[in-house]
Amino acid sequence: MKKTLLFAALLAVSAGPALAQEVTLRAVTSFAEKTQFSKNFERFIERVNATGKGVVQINYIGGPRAMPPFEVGNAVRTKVVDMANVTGAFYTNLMPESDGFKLISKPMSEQRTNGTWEYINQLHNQKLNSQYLARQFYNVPFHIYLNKKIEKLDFTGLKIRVTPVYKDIVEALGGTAITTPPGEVYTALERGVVDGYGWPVTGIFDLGWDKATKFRLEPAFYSVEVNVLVNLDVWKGLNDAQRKVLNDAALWLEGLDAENPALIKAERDRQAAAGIQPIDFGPAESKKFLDKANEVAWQSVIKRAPETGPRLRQLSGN
Ligand code: 173
Repeated sequence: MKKTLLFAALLAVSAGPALAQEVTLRAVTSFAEKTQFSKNFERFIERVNATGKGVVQINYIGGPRAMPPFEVGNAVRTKVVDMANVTGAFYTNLMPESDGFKLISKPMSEQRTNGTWEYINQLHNQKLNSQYLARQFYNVPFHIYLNKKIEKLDFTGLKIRVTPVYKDIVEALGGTAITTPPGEVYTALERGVVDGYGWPVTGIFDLGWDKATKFRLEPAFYSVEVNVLVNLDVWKGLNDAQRKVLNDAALWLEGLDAENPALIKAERDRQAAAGIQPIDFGPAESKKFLDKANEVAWQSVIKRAPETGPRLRQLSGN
């Protein structure tokens, strides 16, 4: 009898939200574990688990082996998971304007004070039922990698693996866009299903793509965005101490972007050493490419999200 009462009392305590019980959040990443765009999120998890002892902990479920990348956004929205490391490019089905985040390349310190973070957080609250906890990699650009040499900036006759990030510019240059998650890129290259692919300047060695890549087209363009999202119901259910641990770790995570310039340099050197040759048509053609890439992307975002796209463009400053 005594024991039963004690047990009942314990249950009552653990169910009481006012009491600061340790909370454990379940997290997934939309990129392969331990690869470029999961690594810093994994460091963030370690940090939360160290600084949040007795307050908040993260249970890392893993990457695409656990959940298909294009389903991760919806999984946070519906609380199948509590937290995710995911790019907006993987949830354009739920938030078309998320494709515009690649066009925002200001440091997060600036985005957090000039209203950009706040606006994008609102969009996540409303459309993805989530809190926009952090954005990483604002200073890492993308490239198109090719296996066929081109003589001018024209993709006519080429099949290029894309996500929403690259689709509009690939098509604007006359190429055929084929959408795949990152996990299918290697096989598509190996089998000649595609002649090239879009990907950031960093990370092509992680899954062995260097062995199936001949050229890197210059210039680099846009800005990688990989976000840490928390389901909004979960976020609202946390107490101040728990949110503080997560917010502090999020700012620390954004600070890791300072490492990117050195990483990019090392990666370009490594690509050169691996025999991946740059294709560069010079400053005038590069500028034309960048202007076109910027313009087709904004047109596409604004067409799909006429209410919110223009505000994002204004905040981007480009
Ligand atoms: O190419 C992709 O899969 C993609 O869209 C992306 C976005 C952010 C980081 C890395 C890849």
